[in-house]
Amino acid sequence: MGGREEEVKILGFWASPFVHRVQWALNLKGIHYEYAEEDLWGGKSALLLSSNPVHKQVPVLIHNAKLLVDSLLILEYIDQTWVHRDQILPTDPYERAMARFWAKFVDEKLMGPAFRAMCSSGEKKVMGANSVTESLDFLERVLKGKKFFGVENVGYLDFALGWLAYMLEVWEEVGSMKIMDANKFPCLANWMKSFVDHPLIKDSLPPRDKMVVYFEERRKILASLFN
Ligand SMILES: N[C@@H](CCC(=O)N[C@@H](CS)C(=O)NCC(=O)O)C(=O)O
Repeated sequence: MGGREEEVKILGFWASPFVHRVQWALNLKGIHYEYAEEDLWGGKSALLLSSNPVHKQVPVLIHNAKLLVDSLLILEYIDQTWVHRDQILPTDPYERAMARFWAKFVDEKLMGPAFRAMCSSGEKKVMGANSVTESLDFLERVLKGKKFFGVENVGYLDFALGWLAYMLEVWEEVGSMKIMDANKFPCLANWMKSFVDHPLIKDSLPPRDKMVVYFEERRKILASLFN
């Protein structure tokens, strides 16, 4: 637990995979935190606008008046601030650099394209879904032989990729597309099961039905942007 005098607060949004990363990291470290839900599409709070004036996005971590944004950077901050708890990033410099590389890859080559494929249609959807499949192929090879990317337990890369385990199937349903294939990606399929069953994760996931409704709505709003 964080000391009583410590302020640890997240500005979040229930369906944000970026916010979930930060929650998992604090949970892994056993840090007690306050959570404030933002109304991202109805009206952001003055606190969010002033604490993340550049992007106006969640998550924001507030730690004793220090403001941090960008989920992957926040994970690093958490790891280095509460060093005496379970490690999030690998200690070995090479492993650490590689974990950062693949986490960036997840955001750029997997999450973004999968979200856009959900929102688009026709040729764009097919091309988008194909590029996501190619990215999964890389991660399948990175994961081979490990239970988690943090190897024995969940860590940085598991948190970065975590959304895949419970959100991709929602995006597949909403976008009428099929991307994940357990026969093609057996290591990732096992990892997805182990991840959602992990004691740290399983009670933290947003309700599936609520996600379907939410992402249907987002898809309708964003379709014209991605088509
Ligand atoms: N790179 C950022 C992305 C954060 C992000 O995209 N947050 C979304 C929620 S999923 C958001 O706040 N969107 C509101 C907006 O863009 O206005 C991170 O890793 O934290």
